[in-house]
Amino acid sequence: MRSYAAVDLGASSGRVMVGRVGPDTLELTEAHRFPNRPVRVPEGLRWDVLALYAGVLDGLRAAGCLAGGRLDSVGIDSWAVDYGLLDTRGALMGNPAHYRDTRTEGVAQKVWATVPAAELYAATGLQYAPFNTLYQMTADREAGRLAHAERLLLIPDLLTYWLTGEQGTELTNASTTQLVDPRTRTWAHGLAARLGIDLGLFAPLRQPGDPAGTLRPEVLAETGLSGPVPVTAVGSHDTASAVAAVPATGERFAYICTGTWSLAGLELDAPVLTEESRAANFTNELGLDGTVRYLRNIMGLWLLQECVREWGDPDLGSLLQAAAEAPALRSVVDAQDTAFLAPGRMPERIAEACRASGQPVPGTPAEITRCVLDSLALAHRRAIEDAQRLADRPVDVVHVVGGGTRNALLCRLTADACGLPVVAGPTEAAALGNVLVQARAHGLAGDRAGLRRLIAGTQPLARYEPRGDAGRWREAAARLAAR
Ligand code: ADP
Ligand code: LRH
Repeated sequence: MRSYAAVDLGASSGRVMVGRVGPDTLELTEAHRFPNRPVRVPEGLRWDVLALYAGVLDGLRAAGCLAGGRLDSVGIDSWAVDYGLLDTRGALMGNPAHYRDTRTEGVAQKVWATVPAAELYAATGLQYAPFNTLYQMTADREAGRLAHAERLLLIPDLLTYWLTGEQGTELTNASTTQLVDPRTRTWAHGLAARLGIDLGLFAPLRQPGDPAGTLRPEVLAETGLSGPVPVTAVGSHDTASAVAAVPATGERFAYICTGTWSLAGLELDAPVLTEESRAANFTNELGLDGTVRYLRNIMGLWLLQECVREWGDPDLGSLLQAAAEAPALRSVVDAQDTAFLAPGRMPERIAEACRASGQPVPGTPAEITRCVLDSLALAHRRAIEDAQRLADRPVDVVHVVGGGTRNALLCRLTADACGLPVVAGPTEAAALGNVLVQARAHGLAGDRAGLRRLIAGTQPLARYEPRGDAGRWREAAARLAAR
């Protein structure tokens, strides 16, 4: 048995997990969990990346204690698109901006004046989101913030650099920059040149499974680990790691990674770059072993997180119980709408959206929670229907992974809405995918299907069969479409 530490940074919390792996064994234990609290300063919304790095160091210390002082490797994944800038001495130039920061407002339209949106999609396969790295870099360049930058590191690559002193750009996360061609799986040089983006800011590409250095002596001293401890590149985009850990036993499956976001779609061998796919705002991100994550971003449990924050953090279990008893499908909102991207006033914004579409206005926390969960289930249904049609790939089962698997009501509603069985779990899919890519790089035999069988055979999963109320979901979908 070998021990691997998976650092998994989500938008709401970070965790360091220890995976103990043998040919037929996979055990995951939480070593440390810490909140990820963005901070609003006068210049905008920023990640507290030093607090996150401190959490990683605390986590590695705790992981070492769990693993008897010795780790066979460490891997890091996090949310996508965001970056830190380094100066000529390799020092971080300020706190990385949060993808929910408003500095990219109106930037896409300027980019499209040079490269029209249709051409951008044909070249990169990436959905439109205001926070794609390309738009963030354009905003930063126009504001003069790139002028003295020597290097740009995506968040997991930045933390890897601090741990090892080595710089690289891991491919699955690079594919969320909108600067990668999903057919060649390398930088889109021509596109970047036209848009005045200096690809020299990025460190060389790394593939999942590549070595990414060893922990620096100072890190070993601070964490009490005995060296050398290699750091291994994993699918450093958390969604890439989570999809790698979907416990599918066949080919005909869809997945929904549910956490702060819901990422709903299919695993494909090649990108879908049609105009229809662009109009449906599906993205083609790159996954393990030459795969493509063909999916749509849905606002996800962010909607609920923000409400709960506004309500002063009531007990989630009681709130979900009350929501389960609230009237079903009374009012629904469009959970794909980027109008819900920014923080703040979420219960009011949801109520306003219901009012504007002529539906009953939910008032109590239970009613609003029910509205959020019904709306998410409806958006899951739409994404999975659209993905099957656009990629011409029918599915028989929906795998739900991530923190949302702890929300049984959401899983049940998703099965009902999709009219398909839902297999829920694992909850810590990203950490498991992270661990397995490390294990494979260090000798564990197995193709993607083999890794998935190992997860299916070792992790607790729950199954939700769809209940036959398809007509009500169709009616609610039509209600939203008619807005
Ligand atoms: P991220 O990785 O984006 O930070 P997670 O995968 O950790 O997100 O999922 C966080 C979400 O999981 C929370 O917003 C919450 O809605 C849900 N969740 C966490 N714990 C529970 C629980 N005990 N019951 C129901 N839902 C939960
Ligand atoms: C989920 C996620 C998602 C991205 C978003 C920025 O954590 O990585 O895949 O679109 O964050």
